[in-house]
Amino acid sequence: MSTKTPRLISRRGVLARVAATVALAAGLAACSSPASAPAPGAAPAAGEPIVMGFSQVGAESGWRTANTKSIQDSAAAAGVELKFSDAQQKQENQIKAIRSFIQQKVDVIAFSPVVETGWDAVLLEAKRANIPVILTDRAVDSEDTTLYKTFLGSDFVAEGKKAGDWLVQNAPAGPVAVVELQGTTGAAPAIDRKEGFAEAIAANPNISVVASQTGDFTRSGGKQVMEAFLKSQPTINVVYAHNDDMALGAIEAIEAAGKVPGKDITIISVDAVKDGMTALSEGKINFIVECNPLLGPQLMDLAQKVVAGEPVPQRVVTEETTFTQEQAAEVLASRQY
Ligand code: GYE
Repeated sequence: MSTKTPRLISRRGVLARVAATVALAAGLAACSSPASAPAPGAAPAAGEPIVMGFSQVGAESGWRTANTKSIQDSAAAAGVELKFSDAQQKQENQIKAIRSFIQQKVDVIAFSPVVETGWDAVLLEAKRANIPVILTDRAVDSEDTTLYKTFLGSDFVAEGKKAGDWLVQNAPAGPVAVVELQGTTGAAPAIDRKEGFAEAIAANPNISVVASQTGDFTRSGGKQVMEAFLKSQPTINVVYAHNDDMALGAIEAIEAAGKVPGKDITIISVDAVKDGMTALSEGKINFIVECNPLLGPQLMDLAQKVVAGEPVPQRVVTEETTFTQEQAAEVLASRQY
């Protein structure tokens, strides 16, 4: 029923389900009132292209660049007219962009919410304007699941768990001190990757996270936080970075401190973008959990269905894998991003 991430389902599963059912009942009741009844079929006239307003998080990482390209290329291929807006990692910019899409009466709004909370008001405005909303990449934390049609993206808790499981399986005997470079504070992938990892490493009481701070998913953020960790932490055995860009920044800091990344300090990250995979194949990173940014084709497909009034699943989860150093060396040449 809920389209939220498994994290939210597991934490407040029953409550969320009850709330969703109540919201659904309220929604059905509202349908009988002409004032709030959205006229179905705001679809464009035959022959007219679908107009999609898309609010992107920003351009903070290699993952984001690949995601933007995938969306722009797929829109062109599907004949969807794309109104693209870059929020520069600011929620207020995304809210402004969504309001402007509503004013422009686009056929469908898609967006990747920079943080999880604080969306209900603007999503209600879209709903009242009868413009369907698709969440892509990141989830929102809202009890009202009628505010959007579907959520297309990864299972970030599972990603964090894969990272932690690898460490549990590959940790040396004795105490293991981990420093964590978190993604953007309040963002679904930062919250969920932290949670999944913590859950997995609980299996080995020798492994502990000794410091954890945000590097905002950027290379410079990862470098800066790692420099501080190297000064404040007497022993660091492992870096767990919520994305490749921060791991790459951490590598620069580790090398500048005269240590060997991948040997003196084990590095685990998430994304598997080209620069990350290159560092993995060179032995500077030890393990990467894949997060697929190529969401464009599925997004256009969902948008066409939603605009046509066809049913879509409430949650579409992206399929992903993991890479060791040997596997990275094998697939590097054929990596698209
Ligand atoms: O992992 C990170 C990016 O939301 C899955 O955002 C995305 C994350 C991705 O900045 O590199």
